[in-house]
Amino acid sequence: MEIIPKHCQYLPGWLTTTEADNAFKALLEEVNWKCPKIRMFGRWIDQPRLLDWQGDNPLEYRYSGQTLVAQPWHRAADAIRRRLEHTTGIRFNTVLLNYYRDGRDSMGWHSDDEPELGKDPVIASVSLGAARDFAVRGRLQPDEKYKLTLEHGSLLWMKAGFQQHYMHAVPKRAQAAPRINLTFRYII
Ligand SMILES: O=C(O)CCC(=O)C(=O)O
Repeated sequence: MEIIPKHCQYLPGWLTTTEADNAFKALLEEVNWKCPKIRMFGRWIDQPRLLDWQGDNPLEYRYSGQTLVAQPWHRAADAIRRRLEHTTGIRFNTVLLNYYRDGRDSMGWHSDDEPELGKDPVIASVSLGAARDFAVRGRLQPDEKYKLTLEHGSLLWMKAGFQQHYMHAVPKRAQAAPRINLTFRYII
Protein backbone atom coordinates (compact mmCIF):
# COMPACT_ATOMS: atom_id res chain seq x y z
CA MET A 1 0.00 0.00 0.00
CA GLU A 2 1.22 3.46 -0.88
CA ILE A 3 1.80 5.83 2.03
CA ILE A 4 0.23 9.11 1.09
CA PRO A 5 0.83 12.63 2.40
CA LYS A 6 -1.58 14.37 4.76
CA HIS A 7 -4.30 16.72 3.49
CA CYS A 8 -5.06 14.71 0.35
CA GLN A 9 -7.05 11.72 -0.87
CA TYR A 10 -6.18 9.49 -3.81
CA LEU A 11 -9.13 7.85 -5.62
CA PRO A 12 -7.93 5.39 -8.31
CA GLY A 13 -10.61 4.48 -10.89
CA TRP A 14 -12.60 7.61 -10.08
CA LEU A 15 -13.58 7.58 -13.77
CA THR A 16 -14.32 4.23 -15.45
CA THR A 17 -11.76 3.12 -18.05
CA THR A 18 -14.21 3.92 -20.87
CA GLU A 19 -14.94 7.39 -19.49
CA ALA A 20 -11.24 8.09 -19.04
CA ASP A 21 -10.40 6.74 -22.53
CA ASN A 22 -13.07 8.94 -24.15
CA ALA A 23 -12.04 12.09 -22.25
CA PHE A 24 -8.35 11.50 -23.02
CA LYS A 25 -8.96 11.07 -26.77
CA ALA A 26 -11.27 14.09 -27.04
CA LEU A 27 -8.94 16.40 -25.09
CA LEU A 28 -5.82 15.22 -26.91
CA GLU A 29 -7.40 15.85 -30.32
CA GLU A 30 -9.51 18.94 -29.69
CA VAL A 31 -7.72 21.18 -27.16
CA ASN A 32 -5.65 23.99 -28.64
CA TRP A 33 -2.44 22.95 -26.83
CA LYS A 34 0.12 25.73 -26.32
CA CYS A 35 3.62 26.12 -24.97
CA PRO A 36 3.81 29.62 -23.46
CA LYS A 37 7.28 30.66 -22.31
CA ILE A 38 7.94 31.23 -18.59
CA ARG A 39 10.54 33.42 -16.91
CA MET A 40 13.12 31.46 -14.88
CA PHE A 41 16.36 32.86 -13.46
CA GLY A 42 16.00 35.96 -15.65
CA ARG A 43 15.48 34.05 -18.94
CA TRP A 44 12.41 33.14 -20.99
CA ILE A 45 12.26 29.38 -21.53
CA ASP A 46 9.84 26.83 -23.01
CA GLN A 47 7.89 24.83 -20.46
CA PRO A 48 8.56 21.09 -20.71
CA ARG A 49 4.94 20.23 -21.57
CA LEU A 50 1.97 21.70 -23.42
CA LEU A 51 -0.93 23.33 -21.66
CA ASP A 52 -4.27 25.07 -21.86
CA TRP A 53 -6.18 27.12 -19.31
CA GLN A 54 -9.98 26.92 -19.43
CA GLY A 55 -12.69 28.36 -17.26
CA ASP A 56 -15.45 30.82 -16.67
CA ASN A 57 -14.49 33.95 -18.61
CA PRO A 58 -12.61 36.24 -18.21
CA LEU A 59 -10.59 34.67 -15.38
CA GLU A 60 -6.83 35.02 -15.52
CA TYR A 61 -4.03 33.06 -13.89
CA ARG A 62 -0.51 34.46 -13.41
CA TYR A 63 2.57 32.38 -12.72
CA SER A 64 6.27 32.53 -13.56
CA GLY A 65 5.88 35.81 -15.43
CA GLN A 66 3.04 34.69 -17.73
CA THR A 67 -0.67 35.45 -17.71
CA LEU A 68 -3.09 32.84 -18.98
CA VAL A 69 -6.55 34.03 -20.01
CA ALA A 70 -9.27 31.41 -19.58
CA GLN A 71 -10.47 29.74 -22.78
CA PRO A 72 -14.03 28.36 -22.97
CA TRP A 73 -14.58 24.98 -21.30
CA HIS A 74 -14.04 21.90 -23.45
CA ARG A 75 -17.14 19.74 -22.99
CA ALA A 76 -15.08 16.84 -21.54
CA ALA A 77 -13.36 19.10 -18.99
CA ASP A 78 -16.70 20.66 -18.06
CA ALA A 79 -18.31 17.22 -17.60
CA ILE A 80 -15.44 16.19 -15.28
CA ARG A 81 -15.85 19.44 -13.36
CA ARG A 82 -19.56 18.68 -12.73
CA ARG A 83 -18.64 15.19 -11.49
CA LEU A 84 -15.95 16.64 -9.24
CA GLU A 85 -18.33 19.14 -7.72
CA HIS A 86 -20.59 16.21 -6.87
CA THR A 87 -17.72 14.14 -5.34
CA THR A 88 -16.06 16.97 -3.40
CA GLY A 89 -18.96 19.34 -2.72
CA ILE A 90 -16.67 22.16 -3.91
CA ARG A 91 -17.10 24.61 -6.80
CA PHE A 92 -14.36 24.95 -9.40
CA ASN A 93 -14.30 27.77 -11.97
CA THR A 94 -11.10 26.99 -13.89
CA VAL A 95 -8.88 24.11 -14.98
CA LEU A 96 -5.22 23.97 -15.97
CA LEU A 97 -4.68 21.17 -18.50
CA ASN A 98 -1.15 19.80 -18.84
CA TYR A 99 -0.18 17.51 -21.71
CA TYR A 100 2.98 15.45 -21.11
CA ARG A 101 3.91 14.22 -24.59
CA ASP A 102 6.47 11.66 -23.37
CA GLY A 103 8.88 10.98 -20.50
CA ARG A 104 10.91 14.13 -21.29
CA ASP A 105 7.94 16.31 -20.35
CA SER A 106 7.70 17.12 -16.67
CA MET A 107 6.60 19.59 -13.99
CA GLY A 108 9.12 21.17 -11.61
CA TRP A 109 8.80 21.49 -7.84
CA HIS A 110 6.19 24.00 -6.77
CA SER A 111 3.15 24.61 -4.56
CA ASP A 112 -0.05 25.99 -6.03
CA ASP A 113 -0.11 29.05 -3.80
CA GLU A 114 -0.64 31.99 -6.15
CA PRO A 115 -2.71 34.79 -4.53
CA GLU A 116 -5.66 34.36 -6.91
CA LEU A 117 -6.19 30.82 -5.55
CA GLY A 118 -6.97 32.20 -2.09
CA LYS A 119 -5.37 31.44 1.27
CA ASP A 120 -5.62 27.66 1.46
CA PRO A 121 -6.83 26.32 -1.89
CA VAL A 122 -8.46 22.97 -2.60
CA ILE A 123 -7.29 21.57 -5.96
CA ALA A 124 -8.68 18.48 -7.68
CA SER A 125 -6.28 16.71 -10.05
CA VAL A 126 -7.61 14.20 -12.60
CA SER A 127 -5.14 12.08 -14.58
CA LEU A 128 -5.69 10.53 -18.02
CA GLY A 129 -3.37 8.38 -20.12
CA ALA A 130 0.00 7.02 -19.01
CA ALA A 131 0.60 6.68 -15.26
CA ARG A 132 3.27 9.08 -13.98
CA ASP A 133 4.97 9.57 -10.64
CA PHE A 134 3.79 12.46 -8.49
CA ALA A 135 6.56 13.41 -6.08
CA VAL A 136 5.73 15.28 -2.86
CA ARG A 137 8.04 16.78 -0.25
CA GLY A 138 7.55 18.90 2.87
CA ARG A 139 8.11 22.63 2.44
CA LEU A 140 9.70 22.98 5.86
CA GLN A 141 10.94 19.38 6.10
CA PRO A 142 12.32 18.46 2.64
CA ASP A 143 13.22 15.01 4.05
CA GLU A 144 9.51 14.23 4.36
CA LYS A 145 9.04 12.64 0.92
CA TYR A 146 6.30 10.68 -0.84
CA LYS A 147 5.83 9.24 -4.30
CA LEU A 148 2.36 8.49 -5.66
CA THR A 149 1.61 6.93 -9.05
CA LEU A 150 -1.27 8.82 -10.67
CA GLU A 151 -3.18 6.38 -12.85
CA HIS A 152 -5.57 6.71 -15.79
CA GLY A 153 -8.97 7.88 -14.50
CA SER A 154 -7.71 8.69 -10.99
CA LEU A 155 -8.51 11.70 -8.81
CA LEU A 156 -6.01 13.25 -6.43
CA TRP A 157 -7.98 15.54 -4.14
CA MET A 158 -5.55 18.06 -2.62
CA LYS A 159 -7.39 19.48 0.35
CA ALA A 160 -6.89 22.58 2.52
CA GLY A 161 -3.41 22.39 4.05
CA PHE A 162 -1.77 20.44 1.22
CA GLN A 163 -0.25 23.43 -0.62
CA GLN A 164 0.88 25.02 2.65
CA HIS A 165 2.66 21.87 3.81
CA TYR A 166 4.07 20.39 0.62
CA MET A 167 5.64 21.01 -2.76
CA HIS A 168 5.01 18.64 -5.65
CA ALA A 169 6.51 17.69 -9.01
CA VAL A 170 6.12 15.29 -11.94
CA PRO A 171 9.68 14.12 -12.69
CA LYS A 172 11.01 13.16 -16.09
CA ARG A 173 11.29 9.44 -16.78
CA ALA A 174 13.16 7.42 -19.39
CA GLN A 175 10.04 6.45 -21.30
CA ALA A 176 6.39 7.35 -21.00
CA ALA A 177 3.34 7.35 -23.25
CA PRO A 178 1.26 10.57 -23.47
CA ARG A 179 -0.57 11.78 -20.38
CA ILE A 180 -3.04 14.60 -19.70
CA ASN A 181 -3.57 16.01 -16.24
CA LEU A 182 -6.35 18.43 -15.31
CA THR A 183 -6.06 20.50 -12.13
CA PHE A 184 -9.38 22.12 -11.24
CA ARG A 185 -9.14 25.29 -9.19
CA TYR A 186 -11.26 28.13 -7.85
CA ILE A 187 -9.98 31.59 -8.76
CA ILE A 188 -11.27 34.28 -6.40
O1 LIG B 1 0.49 16.63 -13.76
C1 LIG B 1 0.29 16.55 -12.56
O2 LIG B 1 -0.11 15.54 -12.00
C2 LIG B 1 0.57 17.76 -11.68
C3 LIG B 1 0.11 19.08 -12.26
C4 LIG B 1 0.46 20.21 -11.36
O3 LIG B 1 1.28 20.10 -10.48
C5 LIG B 1 -0.16 21.51 -11.55
O4 LIG B 1 -0.96 21.69 -12.49
O5 LIG B 1 0.11 22.41 -10.74
